[in-house]
Amino acid sequence: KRILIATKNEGKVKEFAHALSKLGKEVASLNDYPDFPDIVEDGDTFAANARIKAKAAGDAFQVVVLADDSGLRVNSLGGAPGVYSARYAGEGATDSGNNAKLLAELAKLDGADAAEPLADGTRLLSEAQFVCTLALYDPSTGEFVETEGTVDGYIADRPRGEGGFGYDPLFWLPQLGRAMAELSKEEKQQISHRGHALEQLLDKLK
Ligand code: ITT
Repeated sequence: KRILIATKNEGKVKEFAHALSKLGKEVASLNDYPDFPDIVEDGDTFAANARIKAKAAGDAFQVVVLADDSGLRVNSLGGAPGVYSARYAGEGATDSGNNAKLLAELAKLDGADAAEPLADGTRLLSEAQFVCTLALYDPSTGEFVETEGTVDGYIADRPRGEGGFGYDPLFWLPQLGRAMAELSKEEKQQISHRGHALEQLLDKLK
């Protein structure tokens, strides 16, 4: 009934809680275990980091654990911040610090915008992609089930919306004509990297 998610990110916890509640599941996170030591995420891929987090928590608690490693790839920044998305503005960075850093990095480039401006003058600075890798780990067998989901969009030059977390206010979805932070939880689940990765994971477990 309860599944442990190896994360301290409350934005992720809320999205998993929303999605899994439909299956009658509740979620717990590492925020429920404040004494649990920080996990060192030193992998160079999303998948490696997801496995590191799932294994660390699964081995410690001896329960099946789900981990999410995710981030933003910005085309005109050569794929940055990538696996460094959570700490783009430095160790202990906040979401608003990371968003400011992203706009500052894009402002240094002098290439053309990635698309025509929106009606209100908002510029679309670069193509970008959110990526989410999920790893489900069972310590009794040592086995992992992994999936990856992505969503394509643009980085806008100004924030929109109050929902979601992280880079959502700057992530423009041309197919919806809204920023990710303007979506409801349900809409974000339908379209997002995390929603897609979770759907695939649930399919694999069937
Ligand atoms: P845990 O390792 O404890 O799970 P974290 O925030 O450090 O939390 P990651 O290393 O996976 O997790 O970094 C993910 C970062 O990528 C996150 O902090 C956001 O900045 C960004 N990100 C991931 N998914 C996102 C989403 O759905 N919307 C906006 N930003 C997202």
